[in-house]
Amino acid sequence: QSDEFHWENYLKETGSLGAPSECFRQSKVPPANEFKVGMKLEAHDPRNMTSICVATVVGITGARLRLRLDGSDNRNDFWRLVDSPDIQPIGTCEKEGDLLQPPLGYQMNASSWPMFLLRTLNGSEMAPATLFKKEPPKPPLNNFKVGMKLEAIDKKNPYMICPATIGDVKGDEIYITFDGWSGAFDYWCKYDCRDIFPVGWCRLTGDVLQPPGTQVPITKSIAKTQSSLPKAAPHSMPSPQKTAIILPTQQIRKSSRIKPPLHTS
Ligand code: MLZ
Repeated sequence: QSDEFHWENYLKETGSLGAPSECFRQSKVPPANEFKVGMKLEAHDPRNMTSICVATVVGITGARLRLRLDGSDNRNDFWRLVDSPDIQPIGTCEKEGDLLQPPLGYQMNASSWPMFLLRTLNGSEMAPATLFKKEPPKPPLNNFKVGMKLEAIDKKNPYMICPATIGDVKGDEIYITFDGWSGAFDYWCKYDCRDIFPVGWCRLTGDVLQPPGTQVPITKSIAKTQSSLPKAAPHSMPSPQKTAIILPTQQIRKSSRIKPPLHTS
């Protein structure tokens, strides 16, 4: 559809380039998502990463699973890639001599946990081991450069994957800035973080890519995004986003979005 967000036009309009796929800790061909809603698996509790819990797949979105910990409420769902090291088949924990733990915020009395566990697993559909994919290797170096475009998970709204720009690079860390938003969602992360993807990821996986925000005008990069920034003092250069020429935003709006997002949160 002509009203949707299209990276091709957007990169042209903003005079920018997507970060090369080798920069990311993601498989070049996104892993197949063969999970089904209702399947059970083991997952690290995101609120208490040392404990391993039973989780149910409550949704499928691209190469990710929407997960809910059994015995927890429906307000703490989380999302994991099918090649995430945080998930594993039911039985892995026991094989390694560990015990499955109740989730943080387990609704019932702790003494009911062993029986709850038995009941929740009894007759359930357990995700077969073949559905879990191996985590891709870490790229040896941080090759991200300021100004490169990418798709990134909004950590405050983790179901959303949004168009983003590398705003800064410091050692192994990169600063993710969200296009069209004034900074409230931006964050630092390691270059090998699993929450960032090359341009085109969502199109390949069938996940939903959000359109850029409308809070701040989309700007045109004046610096070349690749290899044009001096290696010696990369941080003395203002970021291309900040020194940019303002594009005719009306035109972008028309060609890149259906309707303005709701400013609700
Ligand atoms: N409900 C929020 C979503 C913002 C998402 C921003 N992502 C970078 C809002 O509209 O403010």
